[in-house]
Amino acid sequence: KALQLTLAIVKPDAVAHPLILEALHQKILENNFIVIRSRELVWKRQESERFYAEHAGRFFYQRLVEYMSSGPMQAYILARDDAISRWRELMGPTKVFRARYTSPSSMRALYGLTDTRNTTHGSDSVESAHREIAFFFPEFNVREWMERSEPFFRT
Ligand code: YYY
Ligand code: MG
Repeated sequence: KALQLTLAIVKPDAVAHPLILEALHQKILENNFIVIRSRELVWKRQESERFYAEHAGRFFYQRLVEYMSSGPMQAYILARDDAISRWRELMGPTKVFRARYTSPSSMRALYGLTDTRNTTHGSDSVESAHREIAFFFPEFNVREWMERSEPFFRT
């Protein structure tokens, strides 16, 4: 499987609890992800709206936008082979109750509180990973990073 980058977010509730944040960091490392970039930030409501624009009009949009601008979060560029789907697998399903039934050891099952406060975000395709990486790390050049780093990740 090819080396990929994905954009991960630890959402405000999880950042607010040091032990949960630590457990998530441990998951990242245990699962052979390499942290390429990491930053802490707080979204203005407008940034939250823009990031989740694809969900505008859905019944949960307002509460999602509000929640995601309710406190500090942590964003990461993560690298490994097949990073996008491997990270989503670790997150578990969007809905916390479904996560608890189908993937009890996933991050959302363990630490999620509601379908909105569901611990983590992960890009869902190569296109969204590129778009989301640019959103959080505008100075990061994915193509250049790949060209320089990919040879060192070959096994
Ligand atoms: O990609 P993922 O985060 O697993 O789910 P999406 O369907 O893209 O929804 C994005 C985001 O919206 C989700 O992480 C929480 C919120 N949300 C919600 O609050 N209530 C729902 N019923 C569905 C999604
Ligand atoms: Mg999504």
